Formats: sequence, structure tokens, C-alpha cells
Amino acid sequence: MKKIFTLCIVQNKERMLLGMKKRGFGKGRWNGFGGKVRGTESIEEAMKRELEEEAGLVPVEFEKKGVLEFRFQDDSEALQVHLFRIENFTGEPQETEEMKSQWFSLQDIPFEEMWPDDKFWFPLFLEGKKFQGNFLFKDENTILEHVLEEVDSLV
Ligand code: 6U4
Repeated sequence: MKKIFTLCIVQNKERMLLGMKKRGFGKGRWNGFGGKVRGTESIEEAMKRELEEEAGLVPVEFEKKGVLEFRFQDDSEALQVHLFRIENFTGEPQETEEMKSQWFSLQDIPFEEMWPDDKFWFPLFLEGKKFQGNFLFKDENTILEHVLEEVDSLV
């Protein structure tokens, strides 16, 4: 069984917008904006809804850059996360109930306060590559195994 999630990274040439998660899964970490795909909505619809709910932004230009699967050692259910790069948006970043957002320079990404998988796939993301990966976690701080590969296209 898999749960499907979205994750949006808002980025321009110099800066990236990340959100400090204030509650729930990943609380206390800087992350992109996203959440579970609900009922009948498409992955792209869920991506747009979550970006608006969590950051107050409406994506205008975007591209799917990665599909990542996360599994915890003690949980049979995997998370499949569809990662989008948002190149253009309308609106001003808002603090919401769930996230407090902040711009970071691309040289200054706070990896030590992010999910531990991020430091593996961010270099590919920053190079504009598309990728697929699988990560097995012992717990929220420890990765036991991972596979990550660059791909030409994504589903
Ligand atoms: P609720 O609380 O039901 O509103 P929802 O907003 O639907 O939740 P949430 O916030 O739990 O979902 O979604 C988790 C977010 O964290 C998704 O955007 C995916 C992202 N995420 C999960 N594991 C991650 C990981 N290992 N690395 C990463 N992002 C991860 O960079």
C-alpha cells in the first residue's frame, strides 16, 4: 500500500522558499509545501491546493522533477511523494496555520533542519535534473538504505 503526497519547491535563480512545519508530520523541519492527495483529485490538483493552503501561492509555471518513495522500517505503508519545481507563481508568501515560510539563498539551504533525504536529492534538483528515489528510514532521523537515479521522464 502507498499513500500519495505532493511536495512543491518554489525556486528562482538565487533563492528558494521553504516552510517551517508547525504541526503534524515533519514538525520542526524546513520543507517544501505539500500534503496528501485526496479522494478523486489528481496529483496536480492536490499540488495546487496544498501550495495555496500552506503558502498562499498559486502556481503559474511548474514542472514535476521527482518521484520519491519513503518507507519506515516498522511500517508496511510507503509514502510516494511527487515533487514539483514551481518556477512562477502569483500571490505573496503567507504564514499559515501549518507553515511559516522563509526565502533561503541557494548556497544556504538549512539541510541540518530538513528531512535527512533532502541532502541526497537536492543537488539533482538544483541542477534541474529529473530523478526517482527510494529511501528506507529507521526513524525520522536515520536513513538505512537508499537508491536514487536520474531519469529522462516521470510518471
Ligand atoms: P494534514 O495534517 O492531514 O493536513 P497534509 O497536509 O495532507 O496533512 P502532510 O503535511 O502530512 O499532509 O504532508 C507531508 C509533507 O511532507 C508532504 O509535502 C510530503 C513531505 N514529506 C514527507 N516525507 C518527506 C521526506 N522524507 N522528505 C521530504 N519531504 C517529505 O523532503
